[in-house]
Amino acid sequence: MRMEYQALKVTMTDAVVTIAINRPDKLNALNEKALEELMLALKNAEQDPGCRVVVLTGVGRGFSAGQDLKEHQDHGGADQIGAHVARYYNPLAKKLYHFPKPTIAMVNGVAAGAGMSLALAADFRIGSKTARFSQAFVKIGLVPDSGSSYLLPRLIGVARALEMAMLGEVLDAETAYQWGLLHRLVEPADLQAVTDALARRLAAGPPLALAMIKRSIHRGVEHNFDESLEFERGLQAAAARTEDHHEGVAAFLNKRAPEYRGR
Ligand code: LHQ
Repeated sequence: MRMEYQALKVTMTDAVVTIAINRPDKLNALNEKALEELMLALKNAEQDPGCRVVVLTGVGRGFSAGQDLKEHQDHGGADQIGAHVARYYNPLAKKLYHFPKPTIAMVNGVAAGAGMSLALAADFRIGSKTARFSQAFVKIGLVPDSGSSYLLPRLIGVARALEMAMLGEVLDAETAYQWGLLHRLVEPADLQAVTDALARRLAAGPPLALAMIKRSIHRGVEHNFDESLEFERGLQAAAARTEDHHEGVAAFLNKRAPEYRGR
């Protein structure tokens, strides 16, 4: 069934569904219509057995400038923000992060605020040299939402995440690539082809294994600090019972090279 969308352009080529936010005049800022349709398009892609990969992008020169601040103000948004996040952004962020098929953010231009959060929730970020990232929240006296506080420090480290979140400066594509925000950095003319090649490769992969790989990697970073300490302690106790540990300490104290036997 072909869906008609107002704020999106959704296309399917082979097993790849591309969801493009289609409000180019506003750099694909997210109004309620776009948020509702994004959720619907993701649900449709999830349920479609023919869909194996989802590409998220933006029409025109932007990826997404985050919440549509005009609509936010017109709707008297400040008082509603908690409810708005609960109703639209959090379910959308969860849907994308837990999406049981590979997802690629094709970052064609600026990704700001919650628009950046959506890019972070995808499995891959392929950026053109025109990609830019901004944790714009602080510029309007807000805080990172839609998953940025969780995803950003995991992707680029606490120091850089704090810098981005506290300054709200726009990060260029080259720096984003160096920091590991982008998996690939390509010329604008190559963005579609490079994304297509990755999407096709993922689409040819084992779907159930890919879904499980995603869950397993997520689980790895989702253990909290205290649980990780306890896990480390168990491993450390086992390591300390090995011959190799005793050999290592003896070698150090006798100022000689250790000979490890894997026992
Ligand atoms: C926009 C927007 C925009 C409307 C550009 N809204 N029109 C969640 C829940 C509820 C409420 C609050 O927030 C959240 C989470 C969030 O996402 S908060 C963060 C919201 N986003 C921002 O604060 C980013 C605001 N935009 C910018 O800082 C700049 O536009 C960036 C740096 C993204 C791009 O700059 P430029 O390339 O110089 O483009 P521009 O500023 O000239 O924008 C082009 C047009 O797009 C312009 O419209 P106009 O009619 O004047 O040509 C902008 O007004 C419009 N636009 N972002 N978020």
